[in-house]
Amino acid sequence: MNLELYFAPGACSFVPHAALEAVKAATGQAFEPRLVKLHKGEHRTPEYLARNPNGQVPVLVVDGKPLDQIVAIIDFLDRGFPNAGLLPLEPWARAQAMSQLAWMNNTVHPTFTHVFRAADFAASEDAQAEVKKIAQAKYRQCLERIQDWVAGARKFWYGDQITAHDAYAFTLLRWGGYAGIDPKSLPGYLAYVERVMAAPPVAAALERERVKLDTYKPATS
Ligand SMILES: N[C@@H](CCC(=O)N[C@@H](CS)C(=O)NCC(=O)O)C(=O)O
Repeated sequence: MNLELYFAPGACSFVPHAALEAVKAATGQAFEPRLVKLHKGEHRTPEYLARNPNGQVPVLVVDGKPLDQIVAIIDFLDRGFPNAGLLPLEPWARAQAMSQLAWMNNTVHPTFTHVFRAADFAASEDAQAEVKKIAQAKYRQCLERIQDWVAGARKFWYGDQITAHDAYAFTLLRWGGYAGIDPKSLPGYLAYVERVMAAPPVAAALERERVKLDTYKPATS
């Protein structure tokens, strides 16, 4: 099978990126990483929009056919490469896992978008500041909920094997820095994410993307 991943460093495409590294480690199936420079608008070219009309990363191209949406990409990879253990196999555990993955994708992620790109949601500067402030508080609540789930984890979200959830949890905590959230203020979450970052599939994706958990800058008065 020929797999290509269109990704941007530090973006949500980190989730399938780390998952593909886990697939490679478990099964030997390789993939081609394709860097998309969002700051140069490479996701808005006609060629890219033909791949994903939403103009977003990630896109997984499977034997020439594009698939977008993290939840669908992870489901596809898990069914195609069950030995990688990206999702639990038992039906109820799998449904719970999909529920959590969908929530990260359809709730936590867009909440961050309201912080990062408030101008997409309100016209005046005052209204944008308000959108950002409300979204920051909501985003923190989301991270606290993830902390409740992972703080007691033995190693990773689902045990000893890295899953898509671990890669998403890292990404969301890293984005928290841009939302003014010090990762040290979520110690259980931070300790877990430090383990996640050291796991070989995640470390390989981090190295390729050249990102770290270093986005938080304390406010200077
Ligand atoms: N629901 C989508 C979210 C994709 C998304 O929001 N991608 C962002 C990066 S994290 C993006 O490409 N943003 C560029 C833009 O919208 O201009 C998915 O699961 O793939």
